[in-house]
Amino acid sequence: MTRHAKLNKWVKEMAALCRPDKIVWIDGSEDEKKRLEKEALYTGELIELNQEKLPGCFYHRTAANDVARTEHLTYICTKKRADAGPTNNWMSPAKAYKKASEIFKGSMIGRTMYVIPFSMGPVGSEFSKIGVELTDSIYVVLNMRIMTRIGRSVLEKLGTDKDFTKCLHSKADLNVDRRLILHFPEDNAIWSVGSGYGGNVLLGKKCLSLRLGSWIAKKEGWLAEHMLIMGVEDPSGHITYIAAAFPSACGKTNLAMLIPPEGLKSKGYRIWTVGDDIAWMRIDTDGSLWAINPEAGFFGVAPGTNSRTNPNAMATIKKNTIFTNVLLKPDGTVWWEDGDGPVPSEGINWEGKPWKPGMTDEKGNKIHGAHPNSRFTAPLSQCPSVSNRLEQHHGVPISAIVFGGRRAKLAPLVYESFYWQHGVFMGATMASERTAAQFGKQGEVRRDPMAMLPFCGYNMGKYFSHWIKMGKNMANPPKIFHVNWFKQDENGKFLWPGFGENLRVLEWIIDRCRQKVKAVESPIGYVPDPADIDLTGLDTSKETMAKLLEVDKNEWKKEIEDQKDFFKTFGKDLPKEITIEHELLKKRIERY
Ligand code: GTP
Ligand code: SPV
Ligand code: MN
Repeated sequence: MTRHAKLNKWVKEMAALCRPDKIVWIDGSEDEKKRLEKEALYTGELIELNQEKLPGCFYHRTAANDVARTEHLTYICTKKRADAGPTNNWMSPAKAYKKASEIFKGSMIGRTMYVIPFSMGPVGSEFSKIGVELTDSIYVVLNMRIMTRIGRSVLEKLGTDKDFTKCLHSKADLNVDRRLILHFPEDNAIWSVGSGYGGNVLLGKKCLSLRLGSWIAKKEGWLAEHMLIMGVEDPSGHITYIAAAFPSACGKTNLAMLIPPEGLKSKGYRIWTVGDDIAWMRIDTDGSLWAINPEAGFFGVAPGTNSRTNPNAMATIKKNTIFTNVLLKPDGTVWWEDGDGPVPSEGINWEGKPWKPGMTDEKGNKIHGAHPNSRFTAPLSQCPSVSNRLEQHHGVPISAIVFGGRRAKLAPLVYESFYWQHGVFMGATMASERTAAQFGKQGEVRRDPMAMLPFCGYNMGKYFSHWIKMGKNMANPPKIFHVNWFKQDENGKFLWPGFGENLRVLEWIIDRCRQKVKAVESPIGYVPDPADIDLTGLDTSKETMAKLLEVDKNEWKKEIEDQKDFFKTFGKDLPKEITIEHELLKKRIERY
Protein backbone atom coordinates (compact mmCIF):
# COMPACT_ATOMS: atom_id res chain seq x y z
CA MET A 1 0.00 0.00 0.00
CA THR A 2 2.91 2.38 0.60
CA ARG A 3 6.58 2.76 -0.30
CA HIS A 4 7.29 4.17 3.15
CA ALA A 5 9.66 1.49 4.43
CA LYS A 6 9.51 2.52 8.09
CA LEU A 7 5.73 2.53 8.06
CA ASN A 8 5.55 -0.89 6.43
CA LYS A 9 8.04 -2.29 8.90
CA TRP A 10 6.16 -0.90 11.89
CA VAL A 11 2.79 -2.24 10.66
CA LYS A 12 4.38 -5.65 10.21
CA GLU A 13 5.86 -5.61 13.71
CA MET A 14 2.63 -4.56 15.35
CA ALA A 15 0.71 -7.19 13.40
CA ALA A 16 3.17 -9.80 14.62
CA LEU A 17 2.33 -8.70 18.17
CA CYS A 18 -1.48 -8.42 17.84
CA ARG A 19 -1.89 -11.23 15.24
CA PRO A 20 -4.93 -9.98 13.30
CA ASP A 21 -6.45 -12.30 10.69
CA LYS A 22 -6.28 -9.52 8.13
CA ILE A 23 -4.75 -6.07 7.59
CA VAL A 24 -6.79 -3.43 5.76
CA TRP A 25 -5.29 -0.09 4.67
CA ILE A 26 -7.85 2.71 4.91
CA ASP A 27 -8.08 4.89 1.77
CA GLY A 28 -10.81 7.26 2.99
CA SER A 29 -13.15 6.66 0.01
CA GLU A 30 -16.95 6.68 0.06
CA ASP A 31 -17.03 3.06 -1.11
CA GLU A 32 -14.86 2.00 1.75
CA LYS A 33 -17.10 3.87 4.20
CA LYS A 34 -20.15 1.98 2.92
CA ARG A 35 -18.32 -1.34 3.19
CA LEU A 36 -17.24 -0.65 6.76
CA GLU A 37 -20.71 0.45 7.82
CA LYS A 38 -22.17 -2.75 6.40
CA GLU A 39 -19.58 -4.83 8.18
CA ALA A 40 -20.16 -3.01 11.50
CA LEU A 41 -23.93 -3.55 11.21
CA TYR A 42 -23.24 -7.24 10.69
CA THR A 43 -20.92 -7.53 13.72
CA GLY A 44 -23.21 -5.37 15.87
CA GLU A 45 -20.63 -2.62 16.40
CA LEU A 46 -23.15 -0.22 14.88
CA ILE A 47 -26.94 -0.13 14.77
CA GLU A 48 -28.56 1.57 11.81
CA LEU A 49 -30.80 4.49 12.75
CA ASN A 50 -33.96 5.54 10.93
CA GLN A 51 -32.48 6.54 7.55
CA GLU A 52 -35.47 8.69 6.59
CA LYS A 53 -35.29 10.82 9.71
CA LEU A 54 -31.55 10.55 10.30
CA PRO A 55 -29.84 9.85 6.97
CA GLY A 56 -26.34 8.41 7.24
CA CYS A 57 -26.62 8.13 11.03
CA PHE A 58 -25.60 5.20 13.21
CA TYR A 59 -25.81 4.19 16.83
CA HIS A 60 -23.05 2.71 19.00
CA ARG A 61 -22.91 1.50 22.57
CA THR A 62 -19.67 1.14 24.52
CA ALA A 63 -19.20 -1.34 27.35
CA ALA A 64 -20.85 -0.14 30.57
CA ASN A 65 -17.47 0.30 32.30
CA ASP A 66 -16.04 2.24 29.37
CA VAL A 67 -18.00 5.47 29.02
CA ALA A 68 -15.46 8.23 29.77
CA ARG A 69 -11.75 8.96 29.73
CA THR A 70 -9.92 6.99 32.41
CA GLU A 71 -7.34 9.45 33.71
CA HIS A 72 -6.06 7.00 36.34
CA LEU A 73 -5.07 4.58 33.55
CA THR A 74 -3.46 7.27 31.38
CA TYR A 75 0.34 7.57 31.52
CA ILE A 76 3.17 9.70 30.22
CA CYS A 77 6.07 7.34 29.62
CA THR A 78 9.35 9.25 29.60
CA LYS A 79 12.80 8.04 30.54
CA LYS A 80 12.92 10.50 33.43
CA ARG A 81 9.98 10.68 35.82
CA ALA A 82 10.50 14.42 36.32
CA ASP A 83 9.68 15.04 32.64
CA ALA A 84 6.10 13.87 33.24
CA GLY A 85 5.82 16.18 36.26
CA PRO A 86 3.68 15.94 39.39
CA THR A 87 0.28 16.11 37.68
CA ASN A 88 0.70 13.10 35.35
CA ASN A 89 0.82 9.36 35.97
CA TRP A 90 4.26 8.12 34.96
CA MET A 91 5.67 4.79 33.87
CA SER A 92 9.10 4.07 32.37
CA PRO A 93 8.91 3.30 28.63
CA ALA A 94 10.47 -0.13 29.19
CA LYS A 95 7.88 -1.13 31.76
CA ALA A 96 5.01 0.40 29.81
CA TYR A 97 5.88 -1.39 26.55
CA LYS A 98 6.28 -4.65 28.45
CA LYS A 99 3.02 -4.37 30.38
CA ALA A 100 0.99 -3.32 27.34
CA SER A 101 2.62 -5.89 25.04
CA GLU A 102 1.26 -8.62 27.26
CA ILE A 103 -2.26 -7.29 26.68
CA PHE A 104 -1.78 -6.54 22.97
CA LYS A 105 -0.31 -10.00 22.39
CA GLY A 106 -2.76 -11.93 20.19
CA SER A 107 -5.50 -9.37 20.95
CA MET A 108 -6.54 -9.18 17.29
CA ILE A 109 -6.85 -12.91 16.61
CA GLY A 110 -10.07 -13.37 14.64
CA ARG A 111 -10.17 -9.61 13.94
CA THR A 112 -9.05 -7.20 11.24
CA MET A 113 -6.35 -4.61 11.82
CA TYR A 114 -7.19 -1.33 10.11
CA VAL A 115 -4.35 1.02 9.17
CA ILE A 116 -5.57 4.63 9.27
CA PRO A 117 -3.22 7.33 7.95
CA PHE A 118 -4.54 10.64 9.35
CA SER A 119 -3.63 14.30 9.34
CA MET A 120 -4.29 16.66 12.25
CA GLY A 121 -4.80 19.97 10.45
CA PRO A 122 -5.38 20.43 6.71
CA VAL A 123 -3.48 17.87 4.63
CA GLY A 124 -0.23 19.47 3.56
CA SER A 125 -0.31 22.50 5.86
CA GLU A 126 3.08 23.14 7.40
CA PHE A 127 1.32 23.29 10.78
CA SER A 128 -0.28 19.85 10.43
CA LYS A 129 0.98 16.61 11.97
CA ILE A 130 0.53 13.16 10.51
CA GLY A 131 -0.25 10.01 12.46
CA VAL A 132 -1.07 6.42 11.59
CA GLU A 133 -3.49 4.57 13.85
CA LEU A 134 -3.71 0.78 13.87
CA THR A 135 -6.98 -0.41 15.36
CA ASP A 136 -9.27 -3.44 15.54
CA SER A 137 -12.38 -1.26 15.83
CA ILE A 138 -14.52 -0.18 12.88
CA TYR A 139 -16.15 2.33 15.22
CA VAL A 140 -12.72 3.95 15.60
CA VAL A 141 -12.17 4.02 11.83
CA LEU A 142 -15.55 5.63 11.17
CA ASN A 143 -15.07 8.17 13.96
CA MET A 144 -11.54 9.05 12.82
CA ARG A 145 -13.01 9.55 9.35
CA ILE A 146 -15.19 12.33 10.76
CA MET A 147 -12.79 13.79 13.33
CA THR A 148 -9.65 13.94 11.16
CA ARG A 149 -8.56 13.89 7.51
CA ILE A 150 -7.74 10.31 6.60
CA GLY A 151 -6.66 8.02 3.79
CA ARG A 152 -4.81 8.17 0.52
CA SER A 153 -4.02 11.90 0.43
CA VAL A 154 -2.34 11.62 3.82
CA LEU A 155 -0.29 8.62 2.75
CA GLU A 156 0.85 10.59 -0.28
CA LYS A 157 2.01 13.42 1.99
CA LEU A 158 4.00 10.92 4.05
CA GLY A 159 5.94 10.04 0.93
CA THR A 160 8.65 7.48 1.46
CA ASP A 161 10.28 8.72 4.63
CA LYS A 162 8.36 11.52 6.42
CA ASP A 163 7.90 11.26 10.18
CA PHE A 164 4.56 10.20 11.68
CA THR A 165 3.11 9.41 15.11
CA LYS A 166 2.80 5.67 15.65
CA CYS A 167 -0.61 5.02 17.22
CA LEU A 168 -1.58 1.50 18.24
CA HIS A 169 -5.05 0.65 19.56
CA SER A 170 -6.82 -2.58 20.41
CA LYS A 171 -10.08 -3.07 22.25
CA ALA A 172 -8.55 -6.34 23.50
CA ASP A 173 -11.14 -7.69 25.97
CA LEU A 174 -12.37 -4.27 27.19
CA ASN A 175 -11.38 -5.27 30.70
CA VAL A 176 -10.81 -2.20 32.87
CA ASP A 177 -8.05 -4.06 34.73
CA ARG A 178 -6.25 -4.54 31.44
CA ARG A 179 -6.75 -1.00 30.12
CA LEU A 180 -3.83 1.39 29.52
CA ILE A 181 -3.52 4.67 27.64
CA LEU A 182 0.21 5.18 27.16
CA HIS A 183 2.10 8.11 25.65
CA PHE A 184 5.73 7.87 24.56
CA PRO A 185 6.68 11.42 23.58
CA GLU A 186 10.36 10.47 23.14
CA ASP A 187 9.34 7.83 20.56
CA ASN A 188 6.48 9.80 18.98
CA ALA A 189 4.19 6.87 19.85
CA ILE A 190 0.85 6.17 21.55
CA TRP A 191 -0.42 2.79 22.75
CA SER A 192 -4.01 2.40 23.89
CA VAL A 193 -5.49 -0.93 24.91
CA GLY A 194 -8.63 -2.26 26.58
CA SER A 195 -11.00 0.62 25.80
CA GLY A 196 -13.49 1.60 23.10
CA TYR A 197 -14.36 5.07 24.45
CA GLY A 198 -13.69 8.20 22.32
CA GLY A 199 -11.00 10.10 24.18
CA ASN A 200 -9.15 6.86 24.93
CA VAL A 201 -9.18 5.50 21.38
CA LEU A 202 -9.49 8.30 18.80
CA LEU A 203 -5.77 8.74 19.14
CA GLY A 204 -5.53 11.87 16.99
CA LYS A 205 -7.58 13.79 19.52
CA LYS A 206 -6.44 14.10 23.13
CA CYS A 207 -3.46 11.72 22.82
CA LEU A 208 -1.77 13.21 19.75
CA SER A 209 -3.16 16.74 19.48
CA LEU A 210 -2.80 17.56 23.17
CA ARG A 211 -0.51 15.19 25.11
CA LEU A 212 2.13 14.62 22.43
CA GLY A 213 1.13 17.92 20.83
CA SER A 214 1.96 19.95 23.93
CA TRP A 215 5.32 18.17 24.22
CA ILE A 216 6.18 18.99 20.59
CA ALA A 217 4.79 22.53 20.96
CA LYS A 218 7.13 23.22 23.87
CA LYS A 219 10.07 22.02 21.83
CA GLU A 220 9.07 23.95 18.69
CA GLY A 221 7.81 27.11 20.40
CA TRP A 222 4.05 27.02 19.94
CA LEU A 223 0.95 26.10 21.98
CA ALA A 224 -1.29 23.00 21.82
CA GLU A 225 -4.38 23.78 23.91
CA HIS A 226 -7.77 22.40 25.02
CA MET A 227 -9.55 25.36 23.46
CA LEU A 228 -12.45 26.22 21.19
CA ILE A 229 -11.83 28.77 18.44
CA MET A 230 -14.59 31.14 17.33
CA GLY A 231 -14.98 34.31 15.29
CA VAL A 232 -17.29 37.06 16.51
CA GLU A 233 -18.40 39.18 13.57
CA ASP A 234 -19.50 42.60 14.76
CA PRO A 235 -22.08 44.83 13.07
CA SER A 236 -19.37 46.49 10.95
CA GLY A 237 -18.35 43.10 9.55
CA HIS A 238 -15.07 42.91 11.45
CA ILE A 239 -14.37 39.44 12.87
CA THR A 240 -12.55 39.09 16.20
CA TYR A 241 -11.24 35.60 16.92
CA ILE A 242 -11.32 34.17 20.41
CA ALA A 243 -9.76 30.97 21.79
CA ALA A 244 -11.29 29.65 25.01
CA ALA A 245 -10.20 26.90 27.40
CA PHE A 246 -12.89 25.32 29.59
CA PRO A 247 -12.49 21.89 31.18
CA SER A 248 -14.33 18.91 29.68
CA ALA A 249 -18.11 19.29 29.56
CA CYS A 250 -17.96 22.96 30.63
CA GLY A 251 -19.35 24.61 27.52
CA LYS A 252 -16.76 24.81 24.70
CA THR A 253 -19.01 23.21 22.07
CA ASN A 254 -21.91 25.39 23.13
CA LEU A 255 -19.95 28.65 23.03
CA ALA A 256 -18.24 27.83 19.73
CA MET A 257 -21.64 27.48 18.02
CA LEU A 258 -23.43 30.32 19.77
CA ILE A 259 -26.42 32.01 18.13
CA PRO A 260 -27.08 35.64 19.17
CA PRO A 261 -29.97 35.89 21.64
CA GLU A 262 -33.20 37.66 20.75
CA GLY A 263 -32.30 40.80 22.73
CA LEU A 264 -29.03 41.34 20.85
CA LYS A 265 -30.30 40.32 17.37
CA SER A 266 -30.79 43.88 16.19
CA LYS A 267 -27.09 44.56 16.77
CA GLY A 268 -26.24 42.17 13.95
CA TYR A 269 -23.57 39.99 15.55
CA ARG A 270 -22.71 36.70 13.89
CA ILE A 271 -20.62 33.81 15.19
CA TRP A 272 -18.27 31.68 13.10
CA THR A 273 -17.18 28.28 14.43
CA VAL A 274 -13.57 27.28 13.82
CA GLY A 275 -13.25 24.54 16.45
CA ASP A 276 -14.83 23.28 19.66
CA ASP A 277 -12.08 21.37 21.49
CA ILE A 278 -8.48 21.84 20.38
CA ALA A 279 -6.37 24.79 19.22
CA TRP A 280 -2.82 24.77 17.87
CA MET A 281 -1.43 28.29 18.06
CA ARG A 282 1.77 29.84 16.68
CA ILE A 283 3.37 33.23 16.61
CA ASP A 284 3.46 34.59 13.08
CA THR A 285 5.76 37.18 11.52
CA ASP A 286 3.23 39.88 12.47
CA GLY A 287 3.92 39.15 16.16
CA SER A 288 0.36 37.89 16.71
CA LEU A 289 -0.89 34.48 17.75
CA TRP A 290 -2.54 32.45 14.94
CA ALA A 291 -4.63 29.34 15.56
CA ILE A 292 -5.76 26.30 13.64
CA ASN A 293 -8.20 23.62 14.70
CA PRO A 294 -6.39 20.34 14.01
CA GLU A 295 -9.70 18.44 13.95
CA ALA A 296 -12.37 18.12 11.26
CA GLY A 297 -15.35 17.13 13.39
CA PHE A 298 -17.16 17.42 16.71
CA PHE A 299 -17.18 14.76 19.41
CA GLY A 300 -19.76 16.60 21.49
CA VAL A 301 -21.67 15.96 24.71
CA ALA A 302 -25.28 15.01 23.85
CA PRO A 303 -27.24 15.59 27.12
CA GLY A 304 -28.30 19.20 27.46
CA THR A 305 -28.00 19.79 23.71
CA ASN A 306 -31.34 21.00 22.33
CA SER A 307 -32.85 23.57 19.97
CA ARG A 308 -32.92 26.19 22.69
CA THR A 309 -29.41 25.72 24.11
CA ASN A 310 -27.60 24.91 20.85
CA PRO A 311 -29.63 25.08 17.61
CA ASN A 312 -26.46 24.92 15.47
CA ALA A 313 -25.47 21.62 17.05
CA MET A 314 -28.96 20.24 16.47
CA ALA A 315 -28.71 21.21 12.78
CA THR A 316 -25.22 19.70 12.54
CA ILE A 317 -26.25 16.26 13.80
CA LYS A 318 -29.24 15.72 11.50
CA LYS A 319 -27.20 13.51 9.14
CA ASN A 320 -23.93 11.55 8.85
CA THR A 321 -23.60 11.40 12.62
CA ILE A 322 -22.55 8.60 14.97
CA PHE A 323 -24.41 8.64 18.29
CA THR A 324 -22.71 6.91 21.23
CA ASN A 325 -24.49 5.80 24.45
CA VAL A 326 -27.67 7.85 23.93
CA LEU A 327 -31.25 6.48 24.26
CA LEU A 328 -32.47 4.48 21.25
CA LYS A 329 -36.17 5.08 20.52
CA PRO A 330 -38.50 2.46 19.02
CA ASP A 331 -38.73 4.45 15.76
CA GLY A 332 -34.96 4.25 15.23
CA THR A 333 -34.25 7.81 16.31
CA VAL A 334 -32.39 8.96 19.41
CA TRP A 335 -32.97 11.00 22.56
CA TRP A 336 -31.07 12.21 25.60
CA GLU A 337 -31.87 13.96 28.85
CA ASP A 338 -32.65 17.64 28.29
CA GLY A 339 -32.81 17.05 24.54
CA ASP A 340 -35.50 18.07 22.05
CA GLY A 341 -39.08 16.87 22.11
CA PRO A 342 -41.11 15.21 24.83
CA VAL A 343 -39.50 12.56 27.04
CA PRO A 344 -40.12 9.32 25.12
CA SER A 345 -42.43 6.85 26.83
CA GLU A 346 -39.96 4.01 26.21
CA GLY A 347 -36.68 3.07 24.59
CA ILE A 348 -33.47 1.09 24.97
CA ASN A 349 -31.03 2.95 27.17
CA TRP A 350 -27.25 3.37 26.89
CA GLU A 351 -26.73 0.08 28.71
CA GLY A 352 -28.86 -1.75 26.16
CA LYS A 353 -31.70 -2.25 28.64
CA PRO A 354 -35.41 -1.44 28.21
CA TRP A 355 -36.04 2.01 29.67
CA LYS A 356 -39.04 4.08 30.75
CA PRO A 357 -39.06 7.59 32.27
CA GLY A 358 -38.90 7.64 36.07
CA MET A 359 -37.10 4.32 36.44
CA THR A 360 -34.81 4.03 39.47
CA ASP A 361 -32.20 1.49 40.55
CA GLU A 362 -32.13 -0.50 43.84
CA LYS A 363 -30.64 2.54 45.63
CA GLY A 364 -33.40 4.79 44.34
CA ASN A 365 -31.11 6.64 41.90
CA LYS A 366 -32.55 7.76 38.59
CA ILE A 367 -31.69 5.48 35.67
CA HIS A 368 -30.60 7.59 32.71
CA GLY A 369 -31.84 6.98 29.19
CA ALA A 370 -28.61 8.42 27.78
CA HIS A 371 -25.31 8.29 29.67
CA PRO A 372 -24.41 11.77 31.00
CA ASN A 373 -21.25 11.58 28.85
CA SER A 374 -23.03 10.23 25.76
CA ARG A 375 -21.74 11.90 22.61
CA PHE A 376 -22.33 12.68 18.94
CA THR A 377 -19.63 12.57 16.25
CA ALA A 378 -20.38 14.88 13.33
CA PRO A 379 -18.44 16.67 10.57
CA LEU A 380 -17.58 20.32 11.23
CA SER A 381 -18.58 21.10 7.66
CA GLN A 382 -22.22 20.36 8.55
CA CYS A 383 -22.37 23.12 11.14
CA PRO A 384 -24.40 26.10 9.88
CA SER A 385 -21.96 28.51 11.54
CA VAL A 386 -18.78 26.84 10.24
CA SER A 387 -16.04 29.33 9.46
CA ASN A 388 -14.78 29.54 5.89
CA ARG A 389 -11.23 29.67 7.22
CA LEU A 390 -11.24 26.05 8.31
CA GLU A 391 -9.11 24.81 5.43
CA GLN A 392 -6.82 27.84 5.54
CA HIS A 393 -3.40 26.54 6.39
CA HIS A 394 -2.66 29.66 8.35
CA GLY A 395 -5.71 29.61 10.61
CA VAL A 396 -7.05 32.75 12.29
CA PRO A 397 -5.46 35.55 14.37
CA ILE A 398 -6.41 35.36 18.06
CA SER A 399 -7.30 38.61 19.85
CA ALA A 400 -8.51 37.15 23.15
CA ILE A 401 -7.79 34.05 25.19
CA VAL A 402 -10.56 33.12 27.60
CA PHE A 403 -10.19 30.75 30.54
CA GLY A 404 -13.23 29.45 32.36
CA GLY A 405 -14.46 26.84 34.76
CA ARG A 406 -17.55 25.51 36.43
CA ARG A 407 -17.61 27.18 39.81
CA ALA A 408 -20.70 27.62 41.96
CA LYS A 409 -18.90 30.30 43.97
CA LEU A 410 -15.97 32.69 43.81
CA ALA A 411 -15.16 33.39 40.17
CA PRO A 412 -17.09 36.35 38.76
CA LEU A 413 -18.93 36.22 35.43
CA VAL A 414 -15.98 37.83 33.66
CA TYR A 415 -12.69 39.57 34.44
CA GLU A 416 -9.60 40.55 32.50
CA SER A 417 -5.97 40.11 33.40
CA PHE A 418 -3.77 43.16 33.94
CA TYR A 419 -1.12 41.85 31.51
CA TRP A 420 0.05 38.55 29.91
CA GLN A 421 1.96 37.17 32.91
CA HIS A 422 -1.02 37.84 35.17
CA GLY A 423 -3.24 36.12 32.58
CA VAL A 424 -1.00 33.06 32.64
CA PHE A 425 -1.38 33.03 36.43
CA MET A 426 -5.18 33.20 35.99
CA GLY A 427 -5.00 30.16 33.71
CA ALA A 428 -2.67 28.33 36.08
CA THR A 429 -5.10 28.80 38.97
CA MET A 430 -8.17 27.62 37.08
CA ALA A 431 -10.40 25.22 38.97
CA SER A 432 -13.62 23.46 38.08
CA GLU A 433 -16.16 20.98 39.36
CA ARG A 434 -15.66 17.47 37.99
CA THR A 435 -18.11 16.43 35.25
CA ALA A 436 -19.18 13.16 33.64
CA ALA A 437 -16.48 13.48 30.94
CA GLN A 438 -14.02 11.86 33.28
CA PHE A 439 -14.23 8.89 35.59
CA GLY A 440 -14.38 9.93 39.28
CA LYS A 441 -16.44 11.80 41.85
CA GLN A 442 -18.74 14.31 40.15
CA GLY A 443 -19.02 17.88 41.38
CA GLU A 444 -15.77 17.94 43.34
CA VAL A 445 -13.72 21.13 42.70
CA ARG A 446 -10.26 20.37 41.38
CA ARG A 447 -7.45 22.51 40.02
CA ASP A 448 -7.35 22.28 36.25
CA PRO A 449 -4.78 24.74 34.87
CA MET A 450 -5.70 26.00 31.40
CA ALA A 451 -8.20 23.05 31.27
CA MET A 452 -5.08 20.99 30.50
CA LEU A 453 -4.63 18.99 33.71
CA PRO A 454 -5.56 15.69 31.98
CA PHE A 455 -3.88 16.65 28.70
CA CYS A 456 -0.51 18.29 29.34
CA GLY A 457 2.07 15.78 28.11
CA TYR A 458 4.95 17.03 30.22
CA ASN A 459 5.87 18.72 33.49
CA MET A 460 3.16 21.31 34.09
CA GLY A 461 5.58 23.64 35.91
CA LYS A 462 7.58 23.81 32.68
CA TYR A 463 4.33 24.28 30.79
CA PHE A 464 3.63 27.46 32.82
CA SER A 465 7.15 28.72 31.93
CA HIS A 466 6.46 28.00 28.28
CA TRP A 467 3.28 30.09 28.43
CA ILE A 468 5.17 32.99 30.03
CA LYS A 469 7.88 32.77 27.38
CA MET A 470 5.31 32.75 24.56
CA GLY A 471 3.98 36.08 25.83
CA LYS A 472 7.47 37.59 25.76
CA ASN A 473 7.92 36.45 22.16
CA MET A 474 4.81 38.23 20.90
CA ALA A 475 4.71 41.87 19.84
CA ASN A 476 0.96 41.62 19.82
CA PRO A 477 -0.20 39.12 22.44
CA PRO A 478 -3.92 38.40 22.88
CA LYS A 479 -5.61 39.81 25.99
CA ILE A 480 -6.46 37.19 28.59
CA PHE A 481 -9.87 36.87 30.31
CA HIS A 482 -11.60 34.55 32.77
CA VAL A 483 -15.31 33.69 32.65
CA ASN A 484 -17.70 31.65 34.80
CA TRP A 485 -21.16 30.85 33.44
CA PHE A 486 -21.89 28.58 36.41
CA LYS A 487 -22.10 30.82 39.50
CA GLN A 488 -25.06 29.82 41.70
CA ASP A 489 -27.33 31.45 44.26
CA GLU A 490 -27.96 30.05 47.79
CA ASN A 491 -30.50 27.62 46.32
CA GLY A 492 -28.13 26.19 43.76
CA LYS A 493 -29.75 28.02 40.85
CA PHE A 494 -27.49 29.40 38.08
CA LEU A 495 -27.31 33.19 38.36
CA TRP A 496 -26.46 33.67 34.69
CA PRO A 497 -28.74 32.37 31.88
CA GLY A 498 -25.74 31.15 29.84
CA PHE A 499 -25.70 29.63 26.35
CA GLY A 500 -26.60 32.23 23.65
CA GLU A 501 -26.74 34.95 26.30
CA ASN A 502 -22.98 34.51 26.77
CA LEU A 503 -22.61 36.75 23.71
CA ARG A 504 -23.30 39.67 26.09
CA VAL A 505 -20.04 38.85 27.85
CA LEU A 506 -18.18 38.24 24.58
CA GLU A 507 -19.30 41.68 23.44
CA TRP A 508 -17.56 43.22 26.45
CA ILE A 509 -14.47 41.10 25.77
CA ILE A 510 -14.14 42.15 22.15
CA ASP A 511 -14.86 45.78 23.04
CA ARG A 512 -11.99 45.54 25.55
CA CYS A 513 -9.73 44.09 22.86
CA ARG A 514 -10.55 47.00 20.59
CA GLN A 515 -10.29 49.56 23.38
CA LYS A 516 -13.92 50.57 23.01
CA VAL A 517 -14.94 50.22 26.65
CA LYS A 518 -13.47 51.11 30.05
CA ALA A 519 -13.26 48.68 32.97
CA VAL A 520 -13.13 48.78 36.76
CA GLU A 521 -9.92 47.76 38.49
CA SER A 522 -10.43 45.06 41.14
CA PRO A 523 -7.85 43.05 43.11
CA ILE A 524 -8.24 40.07 40.77
CA GLY A 525 -8.23 41.97 37.47
CA TYR A 526 -10.39 44.35 35.45
CA VAL A 527 -14.12 43.75 35.84
CA PRO A 528 -16.92 45.35 33.80
CA ASP A 529 -18.94 48.29 34.96
CA PRO A 530 -22.34 46.48 35.10
CA ALA A 531 -23.73 49.19 32.82
CA ASP A 532 -21.38 48.00 30.09
CA ILE A 533 -22.92 44.54 29.84
CA ASP A 534 -25.90 44.85 27.48
CA LEU A 535 -28.87 43.14 29.17
CA THR A 536 -31.53 44.12 26.60
CA GLY A 537 -34.31 41.53 26.66
CA LEU A 538 -33.03 39.78 29.81
CA ASP A 539 -34.71 39.95 33.20
CA THR A 540 -31.43 39.65 35.11
CA SER A 541 -31.74 42.18 37.96
CA LYS A 542 -29.18 44.71 39.16
CA GLU A 543 -28.73 42.68 42.35
CA THR A 544 -28.03 39.52 40.39
CA MET A 545 -25.50 41.35 38.21
CA ALA A 546 -23.82 42.64 41.37
CA LYS A 547 -23.58 39.06 42.70
CA LEU A 548 -22.25 37.84 39.36
CA LEU A 549 -19.49 40.44 39.33
CA GLU A 550 -18.74 40.41 43.05
CA VAL A 551 -15.22 39.87 44.40
CA ASP A 552 -15.70 38.43 47.90
CA LYS A 553 -12.65 39.15 50.05
CA ASN A 554 -13.08 36.20 52.43
CA GLU A 555 -13.74 33.67 49.65
CA TRP A 556 -10.65 34.90 47.81
CA LYS A 557 -8.51 34.63 50.95
CA LYS A 558 -9.43 30.93 51.12
CA GLU A 559 -8.79 30.56 47.41
CA ILE A 560 -5.30 32.04 47.71
CA GLU A 561 -4.40 29.50 50.41
CA ASP A 562 -5.70 26.67 48.26
CA GLN A 563 -3.69 27.92 45.28
CA LYS A 564 -0.60 27.91 47.47
CA ASP A 565 -1.09 24.23 48.34
CA PHE A 566 -1.51 23.36 44.68
CA PHE A 567 1.60 25.29 43.62
CA LYS A 568 3.68 23.52 46.29
CA THR A 569 3.32 20.26 44.36
CA PHE A 570 5.48 21.69 41.56
CA GLY A 571 8.49 22.38 43.80
CA LYS A 572 11.36 24.08 41.99
CA ASP A 573 9.65 23.66 38.61
CA LEU A 574 7.15 26.39 39.44
CA PRO A 575 8.28 29.52 37.56
CA LYS A 576 9.09 32.49 39.77
CA GLU A 577 6.69 34.62 37.73
CA ILE A 578 3.78 32.52 39.04
CA THR A 579 4.96 32.94 42.64
CA ILE A 580 5.26 36.69 42.08
CA GLU A 581 1.72 36.92 40.70
CA HIS A 582 0.44 34.85 43.62
CA GLU A 583 2.05 37.23 46.10
CA LEU A 584 0.78 40.29 44.26
CA LEU A 585 -2.76 38.91 44.32
CA LYS A 586 -2.48 38.20 48.03
CA LYS A 587 -1.38 41.78 48.72
CA ARG A 588 -4.15 43.25 46.60
CA ILE A 589 -6.80 41.12 48.34
CA GLU A 590 -5.48 42.05 51.79
CA ARG A 591 -5.71 45.73 50.92
CA TYR A 592 -9.22 45.37 49.44
P1 GTP B 1 -15.75 18.44 26.02
O1 GTP B 1 -16.25 18.01 24.70
O2 GTP B 1 -15.91 17.38 27.08
O3 GTP B 1 -14.36 18.99 26.02
O4 GTP B 1 -16.74 19.56 26.58
P2 GTP B 1 -17.23 21.01 26.14
O5 GTP B 1 -16.44 22.02 26.90
O6 GTP B 1 -17.30 21.15 24.68
O7 GTP B 1 -18.68 21.04 26.79
P3 GTP B 1 -20.13 21.31 26.17
O8 GTP B 1 -20.20 22.58 25.37
O9 GTP B 1 -20.56 20.09 25.48
O10 GTP B 1 -21.00 21.53 27.49
C1 GTP B 1 -21.34 20.52 28.32
C2 GTP B 1 -22.38 20.85 29.36
O11 GTP B 1 -22.33 22.21 29.79
C3 GTP B 1 -23.79 20.61 28.87
O12 GTP B 1 -24.50 19.94 29.87
C4 GTP B 1 -24.33 21.99 28.65
O13 GTP B 1 -25.71 22.02 28.78
C5 GTP B 1 -23.62 22.80 29.73
N1 GTP B 1 -23.45 24.23 29.35
C6 GTP B 1 -22.83 24.70 28.26
N2 GTP B 1 -22.86 26.07 28.22
C7 GTP B 1 -23.51 26.44 29.34
C8 GTP B 1 -23.86 27.73 29.88
O14 GTP B 1 -23.55 28.78 29.33
N3 GTP B 1 -24.53 27.72 31.07
C9 GTP B 1 -24.88 26.57 31.70
N4 GTP B 1 -25.54 26.67 32.85
N5 GTP B 1 -24.58 25.35 31.22
C10 GTP B 1 -23.90 25.29 30.06
C1 SPV C 1 -13.17 15.74 26.75
O1 SPV C 1 -13.39 14.86 27.61
O2 SPV C 1 -12.57 16.81 27.01
C2 SPV C 1 -13.63 15.53 25.36
C3 SPV C 1 -14.13 14.22 25.01
O3 SPV C 1 -13.55 16.43 24.54
S1 SPV C 1 -12.86 13.08 24.79
O4 SPV C 1 -12.54 13.00 23.37
O5 SPV C 1 -13.39 11.81 25.26
O6 SPV C 1 -11.69 13.45 25.53
MN1 MN D 1 -12.44 18.16 25.37
